[in-house]
Amino acid sequence: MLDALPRILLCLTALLTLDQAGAAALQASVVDAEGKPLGEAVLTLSGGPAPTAPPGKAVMDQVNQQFLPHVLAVRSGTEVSFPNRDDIRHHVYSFSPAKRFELRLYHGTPTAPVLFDKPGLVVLGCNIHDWMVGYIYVTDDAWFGVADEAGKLSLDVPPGHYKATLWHPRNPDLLPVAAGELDVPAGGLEKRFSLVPGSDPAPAGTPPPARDDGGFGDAFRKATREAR
Ligand SMILES: [Cu+2]
Repeated sequence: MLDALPRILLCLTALLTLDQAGAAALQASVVDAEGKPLGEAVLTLSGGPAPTAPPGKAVMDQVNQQFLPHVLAVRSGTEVSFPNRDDIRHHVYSFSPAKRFELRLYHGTPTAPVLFDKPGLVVLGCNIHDWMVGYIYVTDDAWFGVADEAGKLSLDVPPGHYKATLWHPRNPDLLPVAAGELDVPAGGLEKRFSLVPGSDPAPAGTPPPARDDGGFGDAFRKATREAR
């Protein structure tokens, strides 16, 4: 008991320190026009303190002749591997300007991952199985996440002022839309975003966020059509 007490105190101190560090989470839910949960929506936040960790690695599986996950969001500079877990071969490709590449007919995991170094949307296809479509959303924004089936995601953002962007596979022309600005206080924030796929939630005459046309321009739209 005498031995356990300092350890308990140590744990308590660690918890308090974490709390003081102010890792306030944003609990977001994304809904459609009817208020129904919108899974697979990508929420990104820019502004505020940027993360110091370098971009990590990510995985885009192929399972039962589908890309898994269907929507993957990564930071620019992330290496993505494409393991094929089916016992048939796939031939993965993208014509998207943000990343053109091709993994010729393969089983298992290709030895080299693919580097996604430019922001933009990458539409994945398989040369053999036309119905296989997947999306890799590459962003320069510091914070991002993909909503689960319940339309929920949480981001461990520090307190600060942020600009939000939303993307969904059913967005017109597959373009991201501005989703307003928000203040995340030290105590965290719960926020509901609504996105209306198939229509433009931005006021008429408002151009979509251009980001120097970072992979979301005409060439991108053309590539998307070709990729379908
Ligand atoms: Cu395939």
